[in-house]
Amino acid sequence: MAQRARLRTRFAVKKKFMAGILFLLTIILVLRDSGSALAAEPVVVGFSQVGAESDWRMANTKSMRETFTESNGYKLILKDAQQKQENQIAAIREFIEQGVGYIVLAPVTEDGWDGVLKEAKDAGVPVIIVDRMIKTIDDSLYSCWVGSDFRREGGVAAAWMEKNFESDKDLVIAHLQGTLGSSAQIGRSEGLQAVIDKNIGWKLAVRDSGDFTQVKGKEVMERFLRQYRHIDVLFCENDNMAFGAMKAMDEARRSYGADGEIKIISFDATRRGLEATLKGWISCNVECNPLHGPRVEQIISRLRKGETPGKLVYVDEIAFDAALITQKDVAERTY
Ligand code: GYE
Repeated sequence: MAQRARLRTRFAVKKKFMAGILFLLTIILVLRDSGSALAAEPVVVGFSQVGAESDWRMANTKSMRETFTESNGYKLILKDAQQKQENQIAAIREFIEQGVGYIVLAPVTEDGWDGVLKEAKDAGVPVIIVDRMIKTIDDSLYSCWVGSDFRREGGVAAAWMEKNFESDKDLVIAHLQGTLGSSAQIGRSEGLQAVIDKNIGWKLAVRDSGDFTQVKGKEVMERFLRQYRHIDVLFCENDNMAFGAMKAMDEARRSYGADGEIKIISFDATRRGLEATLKGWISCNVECNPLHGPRVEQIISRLRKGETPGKLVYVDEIAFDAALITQKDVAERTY
């Protein structure tokens, strides 16, 4: 009898022990699962992209896509605005409604963002501006901005002109502008205007926007060429418009480049742009770096840690002169 009772109590102790272990295991499993569920929750980023108007823009979109991947812990919702501000405003409203963690905005123009950015602020969604800038008196409407110093770019092109053309010599200038009201257009155009104002012989013959696209660049240049039998300089605010303009010049049998009639100044210095510079078709090409994905990611990860990244971050850039560019410069270009 006594032995049986002993056996029973031993069995009961063992059962309790096993149940305890099972309980512990369950808790460990539940904790582990909820932990991994938390770790796997991606950070949702809504990106309102300007469009797909140029090689620069495509490289910029690629850089964002390659950075904000699921394996990096992100879910990227990318909306192409087809160069229209109203589409960007609609995209931002959608992002707010979807409850994204962060909004990244590449604004098509500088003006007109206060209303919708106030909506994002009220909803508690941080906004990071990339590439072009916005004009606002309320800096609290965005967390940070990262992009190029477009005034500096304009100044670099202007300095190249001052080095290569005499101040009092007559110079007929045609100006192909980017999207009017965009920071890239404003800064680059300011650079040219400053040297036109300073050098007495330099005349701005024609000025129009080609909206940063190859097709419009060609159209506008065709018009310029019909209007002017002689042009010394084409100040062209991006490579794609320069490609379009070169096509127009080829068709009109007007020469350009080192020994040609028209000297071309361009911006972006994309791979294709640098190839044209190496060939001597573009005389001066001012770099503009589109690889903003990792820069924006760094801002977001710092914001997530509760840190305060720099409000305005400018990217370092150089310029290429047709007389100095090397094959290596072209080969090294990734966009
Ligand atoms: O120069 C042009 C693009 O905002 C810097 O936009 C960007 C400009 C770039 O379409 O090619």
